[in-house]
Amino acid sequence: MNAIRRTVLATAAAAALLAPFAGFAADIKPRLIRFGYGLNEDSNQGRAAKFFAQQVEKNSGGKMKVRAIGAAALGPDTQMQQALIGGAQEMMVGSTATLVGITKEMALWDTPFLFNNAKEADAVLDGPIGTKVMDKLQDKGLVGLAYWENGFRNLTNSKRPVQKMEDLDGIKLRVMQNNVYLDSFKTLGANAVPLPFSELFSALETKTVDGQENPYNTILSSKFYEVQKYLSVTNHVYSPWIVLVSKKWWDGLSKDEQKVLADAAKASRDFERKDTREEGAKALADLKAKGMQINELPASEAARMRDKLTKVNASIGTQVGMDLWNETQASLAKLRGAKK
Ligand code: TK8
Repeated sequence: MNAIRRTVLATAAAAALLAPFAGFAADIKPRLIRFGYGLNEDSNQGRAAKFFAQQVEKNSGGKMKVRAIGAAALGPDTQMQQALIGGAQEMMVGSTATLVGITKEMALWDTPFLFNNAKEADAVLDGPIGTKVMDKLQDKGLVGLAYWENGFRNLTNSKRPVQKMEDLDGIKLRVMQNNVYLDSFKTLGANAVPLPFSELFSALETKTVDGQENPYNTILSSKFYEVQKYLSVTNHVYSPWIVLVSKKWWDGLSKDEQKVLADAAKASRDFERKDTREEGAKALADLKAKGMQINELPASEAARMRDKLTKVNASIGTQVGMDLWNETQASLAKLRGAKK
């Protein structure tokens, strides 16, 4: 077989493989997708972003290419959200908490102690309530594809072990740029300061702030243990990440292209949750080995904090709408009542 004939055959075979992608004209360049995120490449977020990129490339037969760009190189969450809305960037993954200024219903996920465990979080986020909240983004120029796990958040600081609520007095605590977090930690007595995640390490290092709260995985991957001595196990809230697409850009894709992205977002969600949970299960021992001093709150103190924190619930209900709030509570009651 001569070279030309081989090329023709190979091209025909490739075309046959790509036949389901009616929207992919053979002569167009691959679609380049900038996918930004805030954590390091070597983190649960970074590993899942890489997995997402591989899925998209594979399932589009190389017609769509994802450049995963981590460490907030494209800017902090809020800046990327605006770039997506304006169409200057295609995709990102970030906190739902920083989206509250755009879509108020996202504050539902900031409710302290909303979920008791990851199973409840998965059921609500992947079910009709999670979808309903996610779909609210569309009016604001964003398309949500999947919730990934950031995880249950725990408190670290450089001043002292937090054993009781009063230990938070005067602690300058970085929180996400979100009113529920700000109110929650002010209610507990901390001096809460909103800061983008990208500025957090240096703020801790220079003691501009004394503490922060994030899941074990992030405390590990962002090396917060280098600048934080104390970790108090509080699990005060379960925090999701959300995979977002610029609606402006999304609307110009073919149905097949949209499906490639939606499928890859879901596959990477499953990959990410598994990876996060595996890493999270041993992270506490790792952090201890790195020199952090870890304390559990006595049950009575945990209950006191919980009680204080749930006082912010009324304002969250008002913010997200009482129908959504009640529907969520009913769904959780049903999950909790369900036979194991
Ligand atoms: C990463 C952030 C991070 C979040 C935070 O960009 O800001 O503390 O937990 O994961 O979204």
